[in-house]
Amino acid sequence: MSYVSEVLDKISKKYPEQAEFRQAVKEVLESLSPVIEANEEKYRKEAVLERIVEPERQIMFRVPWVDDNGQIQVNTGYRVQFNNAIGPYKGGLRFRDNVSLSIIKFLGFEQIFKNSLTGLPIGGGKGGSDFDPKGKSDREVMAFCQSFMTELYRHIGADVDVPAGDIGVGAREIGYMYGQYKRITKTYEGVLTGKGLSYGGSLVRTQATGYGLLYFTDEMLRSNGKDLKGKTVAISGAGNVAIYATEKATQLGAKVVTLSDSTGWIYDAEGIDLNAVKEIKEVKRARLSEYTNYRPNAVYHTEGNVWEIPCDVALPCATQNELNLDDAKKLVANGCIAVAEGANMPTTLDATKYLQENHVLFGPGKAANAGGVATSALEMSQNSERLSWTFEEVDKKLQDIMVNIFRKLDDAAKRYHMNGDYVVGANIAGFEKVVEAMIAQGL
Ligand code: NDP
Ligand code: 2IT
Repeated sequence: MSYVSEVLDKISKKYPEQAEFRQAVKEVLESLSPVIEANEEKYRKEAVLERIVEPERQIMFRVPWVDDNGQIQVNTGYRVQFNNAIGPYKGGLRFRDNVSLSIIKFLGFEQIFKNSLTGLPIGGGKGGSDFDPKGKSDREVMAFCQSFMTELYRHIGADVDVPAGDIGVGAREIGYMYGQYKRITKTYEGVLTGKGLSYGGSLVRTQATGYGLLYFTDEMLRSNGKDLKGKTVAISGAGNVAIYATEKATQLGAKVVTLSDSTGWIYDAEGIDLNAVKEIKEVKRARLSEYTNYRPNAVYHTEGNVWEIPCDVALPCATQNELNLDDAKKLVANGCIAVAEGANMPTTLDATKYLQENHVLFGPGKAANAGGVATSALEMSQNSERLSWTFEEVDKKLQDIMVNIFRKLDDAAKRYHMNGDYVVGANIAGFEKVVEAMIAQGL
């Protein structure tokens, strides 16, 4: 049995219930086979794979809080500190009802390689809770965030572990958590990123994941003799990543025609009106069904999904496993030329394979959506030097980082004679740096 198969087998037996985590590990390890085989003796001796698939530390805790009816509610909090070989643990917090240890471990595992690809000194971690801020009052969200931080604070620090946002965690939640951290520890430090601009946040962090996704996609297209001008783009999600992906895609001359949330999706043949979406989602925190009030010619659907709309470029920006094999077949049949993942692991393994076999350019999330965490690392730098950079400065650094990430994937794929396979390229380029650091630092 190959080393990769042995480790995958162990993971399956040890964590049979962790489907998302096993999926993420399988995707990474199988694509790393050429590198593992070329270094098999050394890697086996160092137990590199066994070490990299096991989090350094995982913390689970009770989060009690009081709702607006005076009733005590209890949620589960998580922080998985996966790997700090190249820097302090770094990665978002997800607040969503389906959050489980498996989901946090898959996200933390992906984060190791993503953070490595940015070229910045950040290790991999992720956390969150099965609490969903949707439909809760501001006071309830604050009560939850304060209780969550009352335990989390003892495990994090500006040079230890620096959480940020993810699904369900935006500026509001970060603000409440930052306030509680400061109050408990008496320290004003860059322990969270995605902070408000008035208290240490970085310009461009709000836009960074969506903008970065488009900088990456543009580079991937250009390197294949194409570009975004005049292209029709299908985007899923209507949150932080989807909104700023839509904004940048439009600025780069493409037309975005779809968005979705967990209750339905919209098709606007004339191009999404982003001001309407921002008002619905960022101001009112409402459902996307309201969009047709602003744009009567748009269509709102509750059946099917955005991937049935013909597009040149598809950008899944909502959640894991939202683009499956049937969706991939529709995209190919409709002439889609590129898919780039704004979300983490939105494309199922069989769908990814089908897209690649049908010559659709495929940008994996750990590369394509790395602009968010990269800009978080820039926020950490600004906090450390107690300075704030201009929008143009941060945006320029973000563009350079995304272009460099694409070059790293492209080079790594070429080195192993898998030209154009950016999945393999991302995994190899991300893995090599972390493993070198792990081996250098001993057990
Ligand atoms: P938000 O909470 O801002 O938005 C999430 C969007 O996706 C919402 O429209 C939400 O709909 C929808 N969604 C979430 N879960 C589901 C589901 N199970 N089924 C259908 N729709 C769903 O999150 P972000 O935009 O920050 O995150 C989106 C994705 O991008 C995630 O995969 C995240 O891990 C990834 N990501 C985020 C980064 C960041 O900087 N924020 C960085 C890198 C990756 P609804 O409103 O109905 O809940
Ligand atoms: O998945 C991700 O990279 C994020 N949610 C952003 C993490 C961060 O630390 O900014």
